[in-house]
Amino acid sequence: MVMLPHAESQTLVKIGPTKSNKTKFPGIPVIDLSRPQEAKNLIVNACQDYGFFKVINHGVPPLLVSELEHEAIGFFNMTESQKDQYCPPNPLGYGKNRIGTNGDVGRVEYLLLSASNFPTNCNIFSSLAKEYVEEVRKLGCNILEMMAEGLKIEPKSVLSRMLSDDKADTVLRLNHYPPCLDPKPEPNLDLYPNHQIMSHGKPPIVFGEHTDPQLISIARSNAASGLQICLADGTWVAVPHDDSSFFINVDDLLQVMTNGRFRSVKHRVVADSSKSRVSMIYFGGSPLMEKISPLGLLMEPGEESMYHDFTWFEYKSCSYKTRLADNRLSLFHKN
Ligand code: GA4
Repeated sequence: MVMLPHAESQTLVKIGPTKSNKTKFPGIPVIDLSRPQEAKNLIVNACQDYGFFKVINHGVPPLLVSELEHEAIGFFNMTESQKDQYCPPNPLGYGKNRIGTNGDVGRVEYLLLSASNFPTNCNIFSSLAKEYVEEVRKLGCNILEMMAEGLKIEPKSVLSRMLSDDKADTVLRLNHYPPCLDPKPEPNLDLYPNHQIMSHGKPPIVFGEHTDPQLISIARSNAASGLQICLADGTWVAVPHDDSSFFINVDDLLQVMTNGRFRSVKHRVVADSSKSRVSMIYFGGSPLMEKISPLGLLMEPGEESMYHDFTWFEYKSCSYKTRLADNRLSLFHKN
C-alpha cells in the first residue's frame, strides 16, 4: 500500500565514522533559481564539489508535480496482476525488485518511461507525464544554461541544446519504495545477496549505489527520507527530503564534457522506516548519435581529454551491460 507523506524533520544525518582528516560537510547546496546571477556560480561550485544540489524557485508548477505523484501512487496501488500487464523493463516498462538485467536487486517497484513513447495502455500517464517531462526539461535547460554562464563558455546553449533537441534521449522513472517497518535487516539474504545491502544496525539499502549515465538527472520525491549521496572522501550523507524542491545530479556525460571538473555523483537509497517513498526522476540524455567529448572552451592550453570519444548510443549500450555499482566511466578512461 502506498501511503501519503507526513511531515518529517529536516536534519542532515552524516553516516559513517567522522575522521578528523575528513573535510566538514556544510550541507547540500541550495540554489535559488530566482537569483540567476548568484545561481550560476553556485551551480558550478556545487557541481565541482559534490555533483549534487537542490533547486528552489524552480518554476515547475506544484500542481503538475502533485498530480503526477497522485497518478503514480494510483498506479503503484493497483494489484500485482494489473501491474504485471505492463511490459517488463527491457529496458522500459514496469519492474519490481530487480534493477537492470544483470543481477542487481532492490526493494523497489518502478515504471521506466521514455519521453517519446509513453505507454498507450496507460492513458493516465500519456498526457500528464508528457507535460511533466516538458516542464522539467525546461528546468534542466535553464540549469544547464546557468552552468555554461558560470563556466564562462559560449554560446550559453552549448549544454542545454542537448536536452532541448527533439531527439534528446529522455527517460522518466517513477519509483515506489515501501516503508521498512522493521528497521533491522531482514533475514532473507536471497533477495539481497550483496552484504553491503544488509549491513547490521543500518537501514537496508533499497537501491544500490551508482552514478547515472546521462547528462543530468532531476529528482523529486515525497516527504520520505532515503536518498544518500557519496562525498569525494567516500563519506555517505543523507539528503533531507523536501517535496517542494528538485534535486539535481551531475551524471557521467557531464563529467566527461567538463573533462572531470564536475563529479558524477554516486548515490543510493536506504529504506525509510515509517512511510512509502515515491520519487519521480527525469534523466536527461543527449540525442543518441551525439558525440561526447570535453568542451574545447573549457580546456587549458595543452590539456588532453581524459576520455576516449564516444557517442551517447555507445555509452548507453555499454552501461546497460554493466552492474549497477560498476564504474562505467572507467571503461572510457584513457590509460
Ligand atoms: C541508472 C540511472 C537510471 O535509473 C537508469 C538505470 C538503468 C535501469 O534501471 O535499467 C540501469 C542503471 C541506470 C545504470 C546501469 C544499468 C542500467 C540499471 C543497470 C544496472 C534507467 C539508467 O539509464 O541507467
